Amino acid sequence: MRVHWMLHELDLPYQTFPIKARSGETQTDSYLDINPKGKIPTLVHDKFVLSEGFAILRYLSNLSSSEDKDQFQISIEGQATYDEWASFILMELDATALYVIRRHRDLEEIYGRSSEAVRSAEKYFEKMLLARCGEVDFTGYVWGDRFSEIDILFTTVLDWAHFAGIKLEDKFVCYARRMHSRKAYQQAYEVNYT
Ligand SMILES: N[C@@H](CCC(=O)N[C@@H](CS)C(=O)NCC(=O)O)C(=O)O
Repeated sequence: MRVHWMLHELDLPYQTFPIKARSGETQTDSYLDINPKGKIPTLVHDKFVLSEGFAILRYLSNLSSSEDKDQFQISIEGQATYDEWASFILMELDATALYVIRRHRDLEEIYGRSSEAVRSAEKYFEKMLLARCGEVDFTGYVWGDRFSEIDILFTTVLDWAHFAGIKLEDKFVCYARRMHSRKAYQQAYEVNYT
């Protein structure tokens, strides 16, 4: 979803090969040749092959014009804040919390069931969200005054949290709704989920 969304934001033409997770399609010789980790997504651009969703978003963003950034976003402090948001969303909210819930509740047949780990991950998600986002009103974009891949990371994490049954404050629901109203989000949703 993240990569489709970015490609549509940038209006880049692309071809998609709908390989599904845990279907065996990520474990074929031809797929493992381009991504030995056997995970999706993978981007192939001419001869350049890149995996890891966030790295792909950054690559696509770097291919596009830097004029799309505001003064804060191009400053050293702005770049550092970008890294801070990305690390926070990917590590604290995604990997440490939501992915633990997914693994030890929804994918228990593969990773084993652990209600204790799931409960603690849910609490951790709420604690981290409050700690970093409690003072932010989320009436604009997450990083600077322009839309960026940080909005893609944050919206998809909020969507995932909602799907996992975590109750979100109204300001997050309103922010996510605003992001969902973007044409590129809707186009990506259509490609990814239908
Ligand atoms: N670190 C990777 C993780 C990607 C990932 O976990 N992908 C899952 C699907 S959401 C996957 O490919 N699972 C493959 C499988 O289990 O067959 C990234 O951020 O792109």
